[in-house]
Amino acid sequence: MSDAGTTPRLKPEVKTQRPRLHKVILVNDDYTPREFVVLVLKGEFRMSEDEAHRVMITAHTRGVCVVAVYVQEIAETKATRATEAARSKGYPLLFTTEPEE
Ligand code: NFA
Repeated sequence: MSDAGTTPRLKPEVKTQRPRLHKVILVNDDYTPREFVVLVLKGEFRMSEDEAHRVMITAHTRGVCVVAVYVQEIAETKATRATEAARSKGYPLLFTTEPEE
């Protein structure tokens, strides 16, 4: 006899997709003034003066520093905006992105 839909069925498993996160990386160069790097970090990445200064010095001494982690589109937009802010002043400052492991 058919059960007219009264037999319990397995509930479909719901798997939540977590978006992949991308790092924004600050790259050191010999020409961009330190104060300008700090200004861009504060403006584009909402950092405090102290935080921005620490990130700037880390990139300055080690070559690169991870600035923040976002979903891919936000990371790319922020890296592009920050890099363009420097270009508009004639500085070679560069922000790149890469996927987080
Ligand atoms: N190295 C640059 C200078 O000495 C400062 C800098 C830091 C540039 C971090 C880019 C990134 N003026």
